[in-house]
Amino acid sequence: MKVILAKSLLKANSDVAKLNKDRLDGCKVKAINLISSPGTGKTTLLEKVLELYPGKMSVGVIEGDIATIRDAERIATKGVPVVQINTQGICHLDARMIEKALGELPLDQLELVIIENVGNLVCPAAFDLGEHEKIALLSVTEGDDKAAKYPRVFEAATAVIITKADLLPYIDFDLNACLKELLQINPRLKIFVTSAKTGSGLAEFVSWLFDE
Ligand SMILES: Nc1nc2c(ncn2[C@@H]2O[C@H](COP(=O)(O)OP(=O)(O)OP(=O)(O)O)[C@@H](O)[C@H]2O)c(=O)[nH]1
Ligand SMILES: [Mg+2]
Repeated sequence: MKVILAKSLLKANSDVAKLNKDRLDGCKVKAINLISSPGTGKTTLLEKVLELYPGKMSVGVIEGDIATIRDAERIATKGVPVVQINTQGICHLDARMIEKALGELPLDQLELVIIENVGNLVCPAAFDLGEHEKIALLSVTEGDDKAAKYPRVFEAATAVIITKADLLPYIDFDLNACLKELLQINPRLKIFVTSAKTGSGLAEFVSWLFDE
């Protein structure tokens, strides 16, 4: 009974996700879904990208959090349209939430919608939102074994952004081992090693994101 219920929930979600995707395609808007643990640096990366490369593309942002409008407030200072979703305890965004948020964005004026999912490395990977690509983030402070321990999001992603590379000298994080493991899990992954603090790796990520 439980299994059947879970299946029908996911089916209902993917039906709405398909509608979201059709709507985005109809407006020629690409959507990406940023997924990581809490505090990996999703909002900071977005802030930096919007700050360093303003106007490269018309971007709209959807922020997903369990509570508060803090991330949306941070993004709003960069002058882009942003919608905050509060899931009230749910550990991931779902397609219905995105359907509603898309209605609040000026889609006809946008080229790219960036969705920041709720901080969680597990649940968001199971819920398609209608996005074109999932991008996973992994910070060096989380440990180099996380890709193998939480593989699903890395299997589903097109790219991985390793964040907080400026902290590498201070912690035991085997970057080469991590990169090798990521590619074993998903050989097609594009991987960027970045630091929002020093700016390293951001230009490469931005040109991949905006020019691909
Ligand atoms: N040293 C260092 N700290 C960083 C970097 N990127 C982010 N941080 C710090 O990491 C903390 C969390 O960053 P956020 O951007 O809020 O993380 P998040 O993934 O958006 O967090 P949630 O939305 O809560 O899941 C903040 O204190 C940032 O200043 C980085 O490249 N280097
Ligand atoms: Mg955030």
